[in-house]
Amino acid sequence: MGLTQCYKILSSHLVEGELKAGESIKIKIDQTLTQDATGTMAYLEFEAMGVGRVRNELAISYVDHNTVQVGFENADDHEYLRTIADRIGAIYSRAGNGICHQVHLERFALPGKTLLGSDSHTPTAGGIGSFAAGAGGLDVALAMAGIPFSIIAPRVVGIHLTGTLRPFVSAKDVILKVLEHFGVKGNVNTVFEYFGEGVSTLSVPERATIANMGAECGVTASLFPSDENTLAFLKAQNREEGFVKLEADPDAVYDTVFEIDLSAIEPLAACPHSPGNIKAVRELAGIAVNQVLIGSCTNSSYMDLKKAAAILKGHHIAPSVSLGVAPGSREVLLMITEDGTLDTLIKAGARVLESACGFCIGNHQSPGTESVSLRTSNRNFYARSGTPSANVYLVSPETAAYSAITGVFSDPRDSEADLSAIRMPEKFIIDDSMFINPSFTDHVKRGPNIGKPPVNTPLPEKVKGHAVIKVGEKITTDHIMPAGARLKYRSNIPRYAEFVFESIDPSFPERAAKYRDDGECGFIIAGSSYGQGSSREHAAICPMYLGIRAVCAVSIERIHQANLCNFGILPLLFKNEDDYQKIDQGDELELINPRASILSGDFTLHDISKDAYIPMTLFASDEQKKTILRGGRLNEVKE
Ligand code: MIC
Ligand code: SF4
Repeated sequence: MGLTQCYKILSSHLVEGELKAGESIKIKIDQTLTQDATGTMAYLEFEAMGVGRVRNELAISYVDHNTVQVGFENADDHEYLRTIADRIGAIYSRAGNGICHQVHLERFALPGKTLLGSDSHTPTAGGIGSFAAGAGGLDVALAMAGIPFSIIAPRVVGIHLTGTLRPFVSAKDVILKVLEHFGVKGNVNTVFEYFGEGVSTLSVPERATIANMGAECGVTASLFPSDENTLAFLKAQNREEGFVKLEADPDAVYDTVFEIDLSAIEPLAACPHSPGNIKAVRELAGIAVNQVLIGSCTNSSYMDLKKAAAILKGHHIAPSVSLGVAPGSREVLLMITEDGTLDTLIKAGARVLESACGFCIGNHQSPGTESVSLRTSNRNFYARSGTPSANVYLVSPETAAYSAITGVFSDPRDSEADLSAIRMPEKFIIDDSMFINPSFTDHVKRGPNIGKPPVNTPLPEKVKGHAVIKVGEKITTDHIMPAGARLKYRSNIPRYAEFVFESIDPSFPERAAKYRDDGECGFIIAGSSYGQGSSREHAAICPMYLGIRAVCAVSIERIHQANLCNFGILPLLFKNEDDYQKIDQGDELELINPRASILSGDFTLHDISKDAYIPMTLFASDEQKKTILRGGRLNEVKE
């Protein structure tokens, strides 16, 4: 039986375990990336491990999330990141160099390599044929220490592409089609592997757009073959020496195959408040639009901006619309500056934003009350934009640009622009001067906002307390730990913990802390797909700091589950989903013999208030079970 591309890469990196879907395996990680919002904690954890120097092939520390710098915190974080990278041997990508995934694709990602990043959109590099996964900061710190990464060998879903995209239909519409089919939950421990003759019609940046938003389906990684388009992209980046051809064997067997005829796709949009809420743009046509934002790691490549500019050329944006454009990298910015694209954008009325995450993470550009915002980014979770009442739609650069002109949701196929001459350049402008190579000097700077990562206590004999909160389904990490204006507290856990569940229950931190200070263990009760979205381990660390010891959910997403285990919080799943209904917020709860239940994974939750005994399963691998007993991985490292 032939191998999938995914299993080819996994087998060449296998360190431990059997390569069979569903089995726990350990793989060697070649490359790591961090970004500033998760990076400070990751490097503090790396320091706490006492490893000294980076031991993997390539470690890059990007600064792209917190670049707004209101107050001293962001700038202090950057200084810490610069100096710690210098000491331990990581390359530092300064603020202004661009968004980690875009820059990594341009300058470092390679087919056949494994990449682990402390950001859920790390799978973007799957567009170049790299097995790239997102993880919590602690897992990335461990990978930097040369420790193999544990994952469940995934099931591989084949996505068979045929046909060619029609004009004004783009890679974004392809991934929105995938999201329409697979949804945002139920795809854990899965890899999407794209194959078929349609693949050769897509450039690497287009493939990267598709791989990027596989994260919204919750898959571990997305993979594209490495072919002549990959070689052309690497040549254009002066990196062709890293090229290897890579694809699945012709007789590779996929778990299931989803067919997509690229010629049949039309412009799509993800409607509020989920990337999986897909409608055709023509069904939304006519809705008044107030804001249009083009950028983010999904759609900020040179070609994306060229296409948007071609549609905007000779027009001015509608009076009711504010248009912002954030080039994904300094390379993209240099390219559009040189060839006049920037000029076209400015003349059309665009506000040129920094090459950074910016609006995507709600760091700025919050839309007006109850307004409509069209964005080319990947997440439209409730309140992520900074304006809970706003309606955020995710669209392609083509739909965004055309709607900016008309002032209403518009199908870009009605545009009269000619995009046919837009081609991938044979050479990009390459300027690596915003990367700083390490000099291994010990001059680490720590501002007052930079604290130590808190360490949990071993799992106690008695886990008794209250259901501090009960939440519904699809609770994202943005619900748990808001970003935007709160992002600057990422390196200060006690302060950041004051905002846990801010958008849904601002009194949670106070309640949880009170129970904690009374010596209780806190419980979170949740529906399905708890913790979807970002890799931010703060969504585990801050609740842990507030005394949470168990999350009892219908289901939990992969990266968040790993983060919970890493910090000694029990991820428990209801054996009978209906039992979720039995528990109310405020109920008094106790786990019967928690330490003794770890081995079998069979737990009983006693709802003392209802006098009900609820069977639960511990969602953890054998290794994670040991971690939970010790109260988290930082305790292991110290042992
Ligand atoms: C996001 O898109 O939500 C983020 C911000 O990039 C996160 C990481 C973070 O919370 O710092 C992610 O996707 O992992
Ligand atoms: Fe940055 Fe947004 Fe991409 Fe996250 S999704 S890495 S915030 S651009």
